Amino acid sequence: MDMFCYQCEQTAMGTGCTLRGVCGKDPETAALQDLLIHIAEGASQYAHRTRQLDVPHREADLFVVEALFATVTNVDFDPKRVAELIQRGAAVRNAVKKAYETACQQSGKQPEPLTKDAAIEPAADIDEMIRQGEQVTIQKRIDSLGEDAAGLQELITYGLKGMAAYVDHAHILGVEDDGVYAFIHEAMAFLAANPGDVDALVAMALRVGEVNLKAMEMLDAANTGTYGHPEPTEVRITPLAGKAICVSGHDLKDLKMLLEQTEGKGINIYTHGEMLPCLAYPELKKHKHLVGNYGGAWQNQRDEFDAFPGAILMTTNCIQRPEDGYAERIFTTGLVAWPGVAHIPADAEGNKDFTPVIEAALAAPGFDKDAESKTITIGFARNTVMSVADKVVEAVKNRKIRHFFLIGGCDGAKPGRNYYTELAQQVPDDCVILTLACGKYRFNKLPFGDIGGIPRLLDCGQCNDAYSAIQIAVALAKAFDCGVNDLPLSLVLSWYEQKAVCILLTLLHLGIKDMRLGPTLPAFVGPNVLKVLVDQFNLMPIKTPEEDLAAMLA
Ligand code: SF4
Ligand code: SF3
Repeated sequence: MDMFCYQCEQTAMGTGCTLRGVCGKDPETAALQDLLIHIAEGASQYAHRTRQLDVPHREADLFVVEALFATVTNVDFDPKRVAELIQRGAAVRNAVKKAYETACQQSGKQPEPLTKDAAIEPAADIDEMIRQGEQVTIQKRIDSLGEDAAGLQELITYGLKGMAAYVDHAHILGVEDDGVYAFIHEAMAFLAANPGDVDALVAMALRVGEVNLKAMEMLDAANTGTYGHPEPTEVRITPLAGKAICVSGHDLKDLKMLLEQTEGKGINIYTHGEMLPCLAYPELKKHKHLVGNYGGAWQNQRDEFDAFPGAILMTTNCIQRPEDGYAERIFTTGLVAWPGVAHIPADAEGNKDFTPVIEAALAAPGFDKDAESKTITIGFARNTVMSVADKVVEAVKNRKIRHFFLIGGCDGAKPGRNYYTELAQQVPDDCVILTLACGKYRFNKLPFGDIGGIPRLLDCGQCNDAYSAIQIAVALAKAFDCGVNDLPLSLVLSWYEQKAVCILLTLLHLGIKDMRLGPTLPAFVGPNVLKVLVDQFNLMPIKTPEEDLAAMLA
């Protein structure tokens, strides 16, 4: 059977995965994910309509967010779990349909017909469900609308998927916003109508960016409100002797629960990939057995986990097919899943029992000795950077700092991503680099020194902390009494999955111009859409570090 997916940067041949995902997603799971999104659009159509009658539907809110997040690249590879979400989604959709009809009756309104058949009843049999999914693939939209309009629909969908990740993480920590749920349903209902007007699609994509800023703000409030503001922290990046658990993904609460459950058990906890910034939060780092970071970015996990002599916990994206060597020692939780990998569920209150992870760590050999100590400094989120804003502004005015570079975004396996290492290395000594997300592993262990006590490399955190970087830029603009576009600041972004898409849409919504994007441009951006992005925002593909640096410093 065929599939079609072009939602991430590593898509096959730069055009689309058609036989099997480069990420490891099989065609069956791809078809189920397409069906899941279709069912979510149906649920959103009703949820959007009931909301207009002042009848919100909480189950629909939570289901649509989970459905979107579950289909983000490298999250849920398990067809059984996707099929379960589809069944739950159909039940939610039917319930919200009923709620809508009742609300119409009560307000004397005629129910509006849906703009697209949203009534697919998923088959009980998974093979039949896969065939249903094949009827609603992206390829069908491309065939009917052309690559520009279909690509814009996907741009909106991917932006919503990324936003859903933020909304889900914030919801886990008890922070929600009704307006954000309302917008997600509105945008999904808009997509369900199969719109083809490029201007309307571009406008909706920018609204995704606008609402995503709110979603990022919610997550920032959830993380800092629960665990305190990240503070500059020197963290160990080499292992210590002893039993060990490595936590990857992005979820802070999972790490907190694991830290509490491993207290006094003689197990050292390490962050991996995008969990590195957790080491800077006061309420997380106070646990002395959170000893440091292990390894680098997500795409190195198969080698790094294989060599890790303990248990591994994957909290959200990005998981890869586990190697046999650690398949028994890796666990998933939250929305992340791999067929056959043990999953730690949450109870109704969101609590999780990590006993199986702890037992696997105790059964594994652990590190036999302390490695040579090496450290890096992290924790330059908005609060810290803003607390030294005066110093930074003064350094710019005294010409000690010439320029800022934001080199941030996702990492990936492609060799073209060395660009980001080379760029960071070539940034002149009188310039400061802000970074965030997993792309920083390309250069975050290199020595950059400081400018009058201000570190030349400021790590703002996860991809989920893009809000922090935006706030820093806005604060600098305010201090200099100018717009963000007038700052001596250049943005060089690396993308891989859909959270990078929603961040890009937010930056476009804020009117940020002259951004550079790589390592390749998204396959779903058709030629006419690219023209809009170039004409309106001067968005550029990366070239060579030398050429780009010269242009940015000109
Ligand atoms: Fe291919 Fe990326 Fe889709 Fe995976 S998520 S199937 S790698 S485009
Ligand atoms: Fe990285 Fe997945 Fe995007 Fe969170 S861990 S930035 S790719």
